[in-house]
Amino acid sequence: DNGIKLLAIDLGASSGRVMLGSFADGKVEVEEIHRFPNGPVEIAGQLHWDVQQLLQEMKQGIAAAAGRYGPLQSLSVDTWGVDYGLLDDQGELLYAPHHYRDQRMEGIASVLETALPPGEQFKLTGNQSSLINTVYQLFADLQGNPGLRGTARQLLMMPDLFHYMFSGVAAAEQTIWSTSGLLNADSTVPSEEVLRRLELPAELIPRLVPAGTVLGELRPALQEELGTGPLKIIAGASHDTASAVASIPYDSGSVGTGRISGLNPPQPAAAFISCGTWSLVGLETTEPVLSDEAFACGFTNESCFGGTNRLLKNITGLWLLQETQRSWTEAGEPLTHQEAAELAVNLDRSKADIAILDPNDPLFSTPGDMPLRIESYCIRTGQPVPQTRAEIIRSILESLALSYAGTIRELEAITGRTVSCIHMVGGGIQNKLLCQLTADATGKEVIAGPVEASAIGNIVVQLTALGAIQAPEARRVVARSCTPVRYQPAVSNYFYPQ
Ligand code: ADP
Ligand code: LRH
Repeated sequence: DNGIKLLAIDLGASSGRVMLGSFADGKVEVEEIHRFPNGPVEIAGQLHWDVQQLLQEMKQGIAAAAGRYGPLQSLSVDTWGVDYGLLDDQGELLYAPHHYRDQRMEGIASVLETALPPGEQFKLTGNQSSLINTVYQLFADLQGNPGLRGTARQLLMMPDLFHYMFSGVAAAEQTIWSTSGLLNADSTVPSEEVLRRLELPAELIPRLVPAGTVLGELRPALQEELGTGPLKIIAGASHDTASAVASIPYDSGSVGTGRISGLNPPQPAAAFISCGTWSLVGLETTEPVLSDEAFACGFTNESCFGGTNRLLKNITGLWLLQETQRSWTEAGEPLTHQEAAELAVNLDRSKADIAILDPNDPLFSTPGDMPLRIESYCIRTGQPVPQTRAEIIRSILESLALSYAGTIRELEAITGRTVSCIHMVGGGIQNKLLCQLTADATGKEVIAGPVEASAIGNIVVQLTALGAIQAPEARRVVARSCTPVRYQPAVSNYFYPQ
C-alpha cells in the first residue's frame, strides 16, 4: 500500500479545490494544490454555473500536481448536490448548467405538486421535496422549453458531467443521484412512478453506478495537455456531503451507523453536521427513514458510500454569512472569514442586540442584500434589529447553532436513539465560535474535523476503488490521519439560563 498519489477535486458552492492525496503507511496526507472561487453567474436573468471556468481551474490544478509530483494514479470529482447539465446527441453540453438558486422552479412547483404531492415524493424517493431538487429543475426546464425533449439526450449531474469531460464515459453515480428526487428511496434505480407521473424521459438517465467505480482513463488529449500520463477517472462518493460523511472518524464507542437499529434498547448514535455553504445535519441509518414524522420535520434521505443511508436536514448554513460578507464587500468594506469570526467572538454579548433567525426562511435563499433581509426578517418577527456587523454575524451564528440543536432533538425523536456526540466537518468548523455554540445549544460534545472532509472522503473512496484499502478501513485511515478538536458544552450558558 505504499506511495499512492491521487487527486481529489472538491467543488463546493463557494469554492473549488484540487487536492493531492498521498497514501502511505495506512495514512493519508492532503495537500491543497489549487483553490478557486465559485458562485452563481447571472445570464439573461437566470443563475448558472460557469462550467468552462471551473474546468479551466481544475485543469490548472491537475497540471500543477502532475508537474510537481509526476505520475498520479487517479482522479475523482465531488460537487454540491442537485444540479446537472444536459447533453445533446453529439455529447455536447446544451447550455451552462443552472444554479439551484435560480428561480425558474417557482412558477411550476404547484403544477408538479398537483401531479406528485410532496408526501408522495418523500415516500417514493426518500427525498424531502424542495424547489432546488433536480426533479423540480428538470420539470421546469421541460415546461419552459419543450424543444428540449427533442434535443436533450443525457442528463449528467455535475460530478458525472466533469467525469464525462475527463474520461468520455457517461454514468450516473448513486450518491449524487440520491439528491435528485428521481430515484427510488434505496437509490439504486430511477423511480418509474416519479418519471411516469411527471412525464419525464427515463432515457435521460445514464446507467447507475455505485460510489467507488472506476469509469475509465483521462482522455489521451488531456493526458498530453496536462502532462499527467495515464490516470484513472473514478466516480467516488461524488456528492460532496456523501464524501464528507465518508471521512467522519466515528469513535467505536459512539456507533455511527444504524446497523444497530434493530437492537432494543437502541444504542446511542453519533450525529454529523457538515458545515459549508449549507449545513447538513443528520445521522446514518441502514435503511431510508420514510416515516410521516421524518417527512413532517423536513428530513431527507440520501445515499452514503457503502450503501447505507443518511437521514438529514438541509439547513441554509454559512450561506447567510457568505452573502452578508458579499454585501459588505460590495459596499467597499470587506471582511475576511477570520475577521468576521473574530468580530463575533469579541462582542460583549450582554449588551448586544441578537436576533434569532430561521435560516431556512425563503427570504434568505436567493442571492441579495443579506443584512437588509435580516433587518426585514427581524421587523416581521418583532425582534430587535442587530445594528453592528458583530451583532449581525453573532445573530447568524447563534441562529445556526439553535437550528442545529432543534434538528438534533428531532433526529432523536424520529430514530428513537440518543445522540451521544456530534461530528462537525467542513470549512465552517474553522469558525470555532460556531462549534462552541453548537456544543452549548445541543448540550452535546462536538468533535470537529476534518475541515477538508469532502476532499478526504473523496480520497479514501478512491483508495477503495483502487483496491489499496477495504471499504470498512476507510474511516480508520482518516482517524489515523487527522486529529479532531473537541468542544464540551458549557455547564451554564445563555441558551439555557439557570
Ligand atoms: P463549500 O464547500 O460549500 O463551498 P466550505 O466547506 O468551503 O463550503 O466552507 C465555507 C465556509 O467556511 C465559509 O462560508 C466560511 O464561513 C467558513 N470559513 C472558511 N474559512 C474560514 C476561516 N478561516 N475562519 C472561519 N470560517 C471560515
Ligand atoms: C452541500 C450540498 C447539499 C445539498 C446542496 C445543494 O454542498 O451538496 O448536500 O445537496 O449542496
